[in-house]
Amino acid sequence: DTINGAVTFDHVSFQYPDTQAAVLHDISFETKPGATVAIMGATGAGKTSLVGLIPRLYEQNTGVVKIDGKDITTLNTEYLRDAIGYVPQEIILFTGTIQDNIAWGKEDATLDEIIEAAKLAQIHDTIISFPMGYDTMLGQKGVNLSGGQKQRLTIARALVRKPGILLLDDSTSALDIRTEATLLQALRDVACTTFLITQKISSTLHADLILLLEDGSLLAQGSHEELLENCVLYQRIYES
Ligand code: TTP
Ligand code: MG
Repeated sequence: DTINGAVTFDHVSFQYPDTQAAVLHDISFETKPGATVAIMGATGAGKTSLVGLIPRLYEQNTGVVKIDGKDITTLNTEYLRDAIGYVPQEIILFTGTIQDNIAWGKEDATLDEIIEAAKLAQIHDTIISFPMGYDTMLGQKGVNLSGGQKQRLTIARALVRKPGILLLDDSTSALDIRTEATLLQALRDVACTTFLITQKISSTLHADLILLLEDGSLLAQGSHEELLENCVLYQRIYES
């Protein structure tokens, strides 16, 4: 039931059903299990669209996406949904306790599992600093969380399923550099393959693989050092 989290894109192109032009063109890359993959690129470059293909929110038009060597179109959707944690760009929290918000979508999660996920997401210490801890209410009558706290809460929600692959769509934008680095290291320690959409060079520094998208094409891929040496756009982002 568990997956190792190796992900392969093999000449993948994709166009939304209701649009004229492809938004992803001939994307190929592969990641090792447990890798940290940073995805960068300007707004509209196709970052959200790319990660959406992994849990089959959309179907590519050409090419193959594989997880652990298996074409994902041959995998059961239930299995995929369980194996992949997805934190969308838009944060959704509801009026209810912190515990319920983390367990959303996995209502049978035990408190121990919720705490473990919150620790991994680097939000446990904040939660236990509230007088009501995990029973703290969110929403109009409850506490107001900061942007970075909300992001970590939604990351904890994805982690409660113990996914082998985690997709973070700009989910660390409000975290300070050190908290983000600690989070990424913790995910590495549990061997969770992490796709991190980001605008920050600080998040790409330690990535095993950086994918730099431009207008739906993979302009460059490699480590920070490799891109710094070979990619003018990356150099420009680094220096800005
Ligand atoms: P995205 O994949 O949403 O681009 P992005 O995630 O890189 O941008 P941002 O940093 O702003 O989040 O969009 C790529 C293209 O696909 C863009 O032209 C808009 C289009 N698109 C659709 O047509 N339908 C959709 O549902 C989405 C999400 C995008
Ligand atoms: Mg996006």
